[in-house]
Amino acid sequence: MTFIRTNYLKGFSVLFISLLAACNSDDKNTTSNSSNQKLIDETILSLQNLSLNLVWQENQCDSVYSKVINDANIAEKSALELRAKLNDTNNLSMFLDQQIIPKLTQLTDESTTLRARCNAPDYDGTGVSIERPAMLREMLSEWQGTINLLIHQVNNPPNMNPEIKLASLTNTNITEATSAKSKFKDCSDSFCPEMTVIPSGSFLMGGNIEEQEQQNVPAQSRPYELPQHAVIVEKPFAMSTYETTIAEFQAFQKETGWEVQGCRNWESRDGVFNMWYRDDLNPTNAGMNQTPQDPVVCVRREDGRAFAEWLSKKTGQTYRLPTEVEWEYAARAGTSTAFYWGDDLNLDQACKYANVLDPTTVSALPQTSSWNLFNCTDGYAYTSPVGKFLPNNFGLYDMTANAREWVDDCWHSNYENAPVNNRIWGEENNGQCNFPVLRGGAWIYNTYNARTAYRNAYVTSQARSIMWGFRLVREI
Ligand SMILES: [Ca+2]
Repeated sequence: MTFIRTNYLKGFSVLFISLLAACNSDDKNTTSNSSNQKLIDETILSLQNLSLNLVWQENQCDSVYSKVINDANIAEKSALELRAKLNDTNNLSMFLDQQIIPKLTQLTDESTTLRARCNAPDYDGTGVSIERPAMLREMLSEWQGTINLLIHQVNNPPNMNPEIKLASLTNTNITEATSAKSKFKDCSDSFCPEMTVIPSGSFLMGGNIEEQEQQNVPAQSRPYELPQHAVIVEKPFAMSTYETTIAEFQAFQKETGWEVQGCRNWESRDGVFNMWYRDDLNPTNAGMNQTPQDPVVCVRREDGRAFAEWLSKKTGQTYRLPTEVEWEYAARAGTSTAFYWGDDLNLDQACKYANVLDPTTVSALPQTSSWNLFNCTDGYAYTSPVGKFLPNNFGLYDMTANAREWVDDCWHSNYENAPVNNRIWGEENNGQCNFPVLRGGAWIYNTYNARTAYRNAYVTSQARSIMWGFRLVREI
């Protein structure tokens, strides 16, 4: 009996100690979970506070950006504190490392640059300047949309390490010896873009005064295209025959869980027809009549880069956004005229080659009636499905108009000391890497902006609009 009792007691003690230990460990988990939850809540609160202050106020550039910088720093501190409590393999850690923390650093960088610009003696907030208040206002709205999406995701982050399945490879052998203008696909899946081989060669990049005069290019944007300079493309490369479509982008989003929300739309507010940011638009629903074969718009440069990285993983090849040199060389396809179909002095040939600003668009958006229109009808009010018009001499479609296209380079406001080969132009020569560069006109753009030489940038990495998409380069 004593034996039984002793053992019973021993057993009970072991059980009791185990229970106690379990309780303690539960306590610890609960404490650590609740302290993590507290840090998550603090991070959310600081992001919410930042979001509230991402609002433009006329003539208050300095104080608006000062507040944003301050609030972004507070939010980043909260995020770093939370990150320090988590281990490296945790999905939330990866979300903090790859999304929240770099985004906050980037917002601070961009705001610091813009704050300095609006206080600079040569600040130009007029006309078509890329720094004009309407652009700064939309920059803040776009960032607000980005921060709001992060707030929404903190409690349930997307899978940061999704499985990327290899595509159905065609194993087409493309080498530097492959004939120029050859078409190929690296995979037979519907998301795999058709590529066109672009030969090596040389060309004159940029515009010239004569063309600018002829086409009535506004004085402010003329220096962007000057000086015209010779460039050598030493090696062939391949470029997407068409702009990246909605269907292709959706395949990428489906497999990776990549989200992008909010987009600038052309609409009138307070009687002003402008690009205004809207929360409800995204690449799947850009708020206009589009088919899955239309170019994807409402995407940022970083969305184009992420799509290229995904396609590279799927195919084992190197896909990326084009450099500016590659883009213009491919768009010119041996021409030196204003458009790749000629100088089009009567502006009546464009509709054979491109979906431009024409009377069809004016009938849907009468606010554009006073703009510089082409004197022909292409039949599309908004974007058109890709490949509906004649290609250029290299066999590429929609290189101008339809969607404008992101390129990979940092923004330089003229071509002084520009690269003389097809390398990417980085932050050297005062390159602004946060400000993404667009090439090619859009379905809703003045005639002079559909010229091959036309280029500009937007003052935020988060820029996205119903005019802007992308196509890719595949290295050979
Ligand atoms: Ca049109």
